[in-house]
Amino acid sequence: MISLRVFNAGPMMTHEVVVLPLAPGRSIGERPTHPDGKIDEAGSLGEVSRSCRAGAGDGLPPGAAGWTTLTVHPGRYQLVCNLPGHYLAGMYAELDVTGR
Ligand SMILES: [Cu+2]
Repeated sequence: MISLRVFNAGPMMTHEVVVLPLAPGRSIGERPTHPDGKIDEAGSLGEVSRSCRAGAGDGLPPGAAGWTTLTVHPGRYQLVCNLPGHYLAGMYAELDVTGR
């Protein structure tokens, strides 16, 4: 299991972190953006989007923190912010999990 603790250190915007699997041969940032400015969250393992709480909510406003604990298997994942337009703006990062 891993725990993610996320703090929004930005000055103005609400954000979130969603953990999505990343299939072999795929790259972060490749998921298509829908007209609503969001991507499909199919396969989501969980998210941090609830201010001062665990799990899903309405996002983390500036200065807020949230957290989640997930069971992950070795593999590649992408951490994304899926508020409208944020993924398209480049709010994603890769998380590689290795095991023993
Ligand atoms: Cu964001």
